[in-house]
Amino acid sequence: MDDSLPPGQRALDRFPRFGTNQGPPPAVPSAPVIEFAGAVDAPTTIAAADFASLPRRTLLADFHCVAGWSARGLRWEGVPLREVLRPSAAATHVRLVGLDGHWSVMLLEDALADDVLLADRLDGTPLGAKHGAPVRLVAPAHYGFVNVKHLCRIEVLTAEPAQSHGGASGPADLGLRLLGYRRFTRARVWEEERNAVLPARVIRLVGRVIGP
Ligand SMILES: Nc1nc2c(c(=O)[nH]1)N[C@H]1C(S)=C(S)[C@@H](COP(=O)(O)O)O[C@H]1N2
Ligand SMILES: [Mo]
Repeated sequence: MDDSLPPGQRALDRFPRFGTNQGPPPAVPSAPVIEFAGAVDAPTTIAAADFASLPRRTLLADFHCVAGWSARGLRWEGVPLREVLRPSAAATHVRLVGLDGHWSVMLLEDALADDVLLADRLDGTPLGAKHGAPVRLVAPAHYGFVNVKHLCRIEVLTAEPAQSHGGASGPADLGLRLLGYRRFTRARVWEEERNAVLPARVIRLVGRVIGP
């Protein structure tokens, strides 16, 4: 793996819990599933318990939060999204939704990249509540907010939605709005696409204040 960090990131020596959900992690249903809805060949659900029998891969990757911190060398295991997503021909974007209400939108082609994982294990153990149990999205080329934890639903869209991100709570959602996280951005870390509206240095400054 390349040793360098994307522009404007600083390495932490730990992997903190972070995000728009500042409360406790959401309760996980006893038999959790991920729903695939919208512009798909056929709406379906996959039980988290069935992940073990699907095509899997291991991914060694750094994790980059838009607030400016990076956690290095994480070892994720799970099912590549492109192994299970069946978008219809008209599909353009996907909306990823977490059990706590946090959500984010990706370009379909970004979501189908081979390093985008539905991860159920981290560093050799089942994913815990702190980092997104039972399953989270891992997209290392995109900022943390795209990497939705406690993933419960993937909606395939046929147009870019008017609103592209949502926080897990009212205040967090308002904070995102105020920072311009209404408008779509691919949020690619190497291109430093921190925000669709504000310059990257403004987001880095905010990140210094609210960061872990
Ligand atoms: N469900 C959910 N997913 C989420 C968040 C959240 O609050 N809830 N926060 C996002 C943000 S802003 C970041 S930086 C990462 C943090 O992941 P971590 O808590 O595993 O470090 O999760 C992202 N995914
Ligand atoms: Mo973040």
